[in-house]
Amino acid sequence: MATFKAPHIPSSEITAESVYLQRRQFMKVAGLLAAPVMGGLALDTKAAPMTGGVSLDYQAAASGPEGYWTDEDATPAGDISSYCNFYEFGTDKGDPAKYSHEMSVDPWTIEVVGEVAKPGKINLEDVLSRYALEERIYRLRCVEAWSMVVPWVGFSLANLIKDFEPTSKARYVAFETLYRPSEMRGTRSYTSTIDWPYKEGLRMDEAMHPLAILSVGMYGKTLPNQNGAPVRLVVPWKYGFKSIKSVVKIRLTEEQPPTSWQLSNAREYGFYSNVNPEVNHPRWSQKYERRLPSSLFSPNRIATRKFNGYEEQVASLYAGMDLKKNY
Ligand SMILES: Nc1nc2c(c(=O)[nH]1)N[C@H]1C(S)=C(S)[C@@H](COP(=O)(O)O)O[C@H]1N2
Ligand SMILES: [Mo]
Repeated sequence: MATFKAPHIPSSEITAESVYLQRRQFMKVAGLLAAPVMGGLALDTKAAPMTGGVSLDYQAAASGPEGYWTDEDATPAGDISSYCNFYEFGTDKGDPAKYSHEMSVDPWTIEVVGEVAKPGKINLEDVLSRYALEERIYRLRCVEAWSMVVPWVGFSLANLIKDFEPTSKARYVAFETLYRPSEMRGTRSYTSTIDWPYKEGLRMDEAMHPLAILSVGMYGKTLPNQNGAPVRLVVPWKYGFKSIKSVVKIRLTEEQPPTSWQLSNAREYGFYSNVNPEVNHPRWSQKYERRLPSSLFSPNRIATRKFNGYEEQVASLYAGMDLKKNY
């Protein structure tokens, strides 16, 4: 299945500010940040620069199978971290960059429950020491018809799920974002139509697919809060809203779980939400997308590809399914 290609330059090597730390050194930094506040000397992660982050040690994408990376131009880090959808902080594209520093991401725990033999919690430090990090350079296609190419750093979601030992009843995987109104001004808005916490879901075989990752970084560094720090899902063949940010809970279920966008508008947003230029959104076409960076004078409009260009890797998951009905 895997076709290997010649190595290319890892994105981190083309970032000027990139400094490599060994995993051990990174753990030391992470451990330090996790230490309790002593003698008034607060090591506050909120004070960290938004796109600064800590360097991660990871394997470059080029060593993985095709689909794990693309040689299309990566969207600059500054665009990825300033043009965001993270409704917990507001609905304007600039709101997450402005307000997500109000979210404290340390300490951080993911709870895995439901149809698993070993339900439990894992904290971020353990996640980082347990799962080898890899770079994945993926296209991300928002349902609003803009797109980016993001050099993520993360690990296979399947590896984490397997460690909690799914039971034979596990058919779906549900995810939840942190819900902490005091730190998330968008959740305090009376006009919000989202039923918090933000919820997403995948079918079990989608969740176990090697392209589905939990991301802890981009451009070689830990994620900026606005991109879903400290850990978020990335499912590159689906519309961006499936890639739920700042995950605190994973529940394996027998029944298809409700998702935030389906709950808010089921006619417009389906459970599957696979990128599909042949199925228009009720209010706009999905045939084209604006690849960021894009401007009025150079809109950078390109054709949208089925399954966002990952058809070869994922089409078999949907064999025999009517993708117009199961949108
Ligand atoms: N918790 C949460 N996750 C979320 C969202 C959100 O509002 N809240 N927005 C989604 C949408 S619509 C998109 S397009 C992607 C955007 O990810 P990015 O801002 O890192 O590019 O995040 C998705 N994950
Ligand atoms: Mo989106």
